[in-house]
Amino acid sequence: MIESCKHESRPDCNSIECCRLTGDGRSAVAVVALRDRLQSSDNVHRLIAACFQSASATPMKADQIRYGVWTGPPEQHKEQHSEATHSAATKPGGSVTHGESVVVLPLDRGRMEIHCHGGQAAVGRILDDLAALGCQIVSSIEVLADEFATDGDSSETGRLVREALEVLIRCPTQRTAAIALDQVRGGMTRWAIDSRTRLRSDRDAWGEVSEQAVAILRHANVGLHLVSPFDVVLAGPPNVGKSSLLNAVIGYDRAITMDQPGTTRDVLSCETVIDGWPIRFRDTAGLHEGGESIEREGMRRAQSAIAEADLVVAVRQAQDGSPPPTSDSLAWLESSTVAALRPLPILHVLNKVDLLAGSPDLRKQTDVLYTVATTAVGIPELMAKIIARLVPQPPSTGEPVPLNRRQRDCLETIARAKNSTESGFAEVDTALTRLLGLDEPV
Ligand SMILES: Nc1nc2c(ncn2[C@@H]2O[C@H](COP(=O)(O)OP(=O)(O)OP(=O)(O)O)[C@@H](O)[C@H]2O)c(=O)[nH]1
Ligand SMILES: [Mg+2]
Repeated sequence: MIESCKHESRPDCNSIECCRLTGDGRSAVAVVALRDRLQSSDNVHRLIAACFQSASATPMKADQIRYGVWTGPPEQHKEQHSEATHSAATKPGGSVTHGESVVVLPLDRGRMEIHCHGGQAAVGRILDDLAALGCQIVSSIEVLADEFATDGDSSETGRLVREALEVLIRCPTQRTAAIALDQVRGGMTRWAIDSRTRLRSDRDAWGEVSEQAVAILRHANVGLHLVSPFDVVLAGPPNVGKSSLLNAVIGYDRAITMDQPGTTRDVLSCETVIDGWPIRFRDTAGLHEGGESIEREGMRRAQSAIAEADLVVAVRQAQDGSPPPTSDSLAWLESSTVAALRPLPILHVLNKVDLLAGSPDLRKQTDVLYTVATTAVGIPELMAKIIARLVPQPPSTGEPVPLNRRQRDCLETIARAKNSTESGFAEVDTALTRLLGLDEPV
């Protein structure tokens, strides 16, 4: 039986801010955070009492969760403001029969969380109701940035922490989130502040700071792929087993495979996670000379995919004898226009080794992986090799990792200073200031 604890008077919500704390996508549970700028718990409790029917009549205490039903603001408020249409139905006796089932978590300093169903409708309704009562809807980054701020924080910590929070809330895996969280907790900020402070007391330290930036930049590629997946393209001649390899790696039949060349015509994408790293695989049409117009268009698309890839898995079919694995048999890739644009990051795979009569020497080659896509032989090794190529050196806990192009550009400026024949102090100091966001008007 749900006890009513409604206050009929309209609560004063002018100082209350709220936001959706969890990411924008659909999830099992979403969290709406409330906080009173004056840190008044009374204010927030009055607001909750107006919109929430607790299942228990005992007074709320900080850190004690409370189950109940979100009924929304009293009807008179809703009529004034609202597009909110989900008012709770009330039985003749006064008890609420339905509304949004929620869990409310009172916290200290005028903060409160509402945990509700993770669909857009439930969160949208709660935020609409809160806005209708006069609460201000703010960005979750603002709320989180304050939560992570520590004593003595100043504008110096602001920009990098905010940028890290923006990445953190969009990270798709625990592994990537851990790296972003490290930056929220000050990985990059500490390095930048310490380096700047040191530089200002010892102008000759710029060379060392510049060397450190070079080391940090090793993680730039990882930092830029915490949210958007690495792009791995399977390419090679027709019928060698590219689509079969894709299916074997992701564990289900995403692509059609057939014993005839030209099965895959278009670029086919699919996202997965290997070892905590988000990866988008792209299967492509077999590359070969000539072909009808639709095949040529498929090959053109394959070439574009190759040109953008973080890693190209170059698949060929194992043959008896000793096909040179990484040189002339790759003419189809190397002669392609895209290869001229940049050195291609290639991982060589010889598939269908089960068809070999036996070429033991071939298997000794270390720069090529051998697979049987149809029986998953060599697939774990292929997955491990893909990760080793994409993330050769994962960042250690707490290490600074640049999370966006802006941060990377600042670090590249600092790193370039090491080649300077003259003093690079000014260059490094300016770039550190920019990295910290201290060049912007407050
Ligand atoms: N024996 C053997 N057959 C394989 C292996 N891998 C794939 N096949 C078969 O080879 C044929 C071609 O496989 P696909 O995966 O469609 O080849 P593809 O490279 O994607 O071909 P296109 O899309 O035409 O470029 C299919 O009949 C697969 O079952 C393997 O390791 N061993
Ligand atoms: Mg195919």
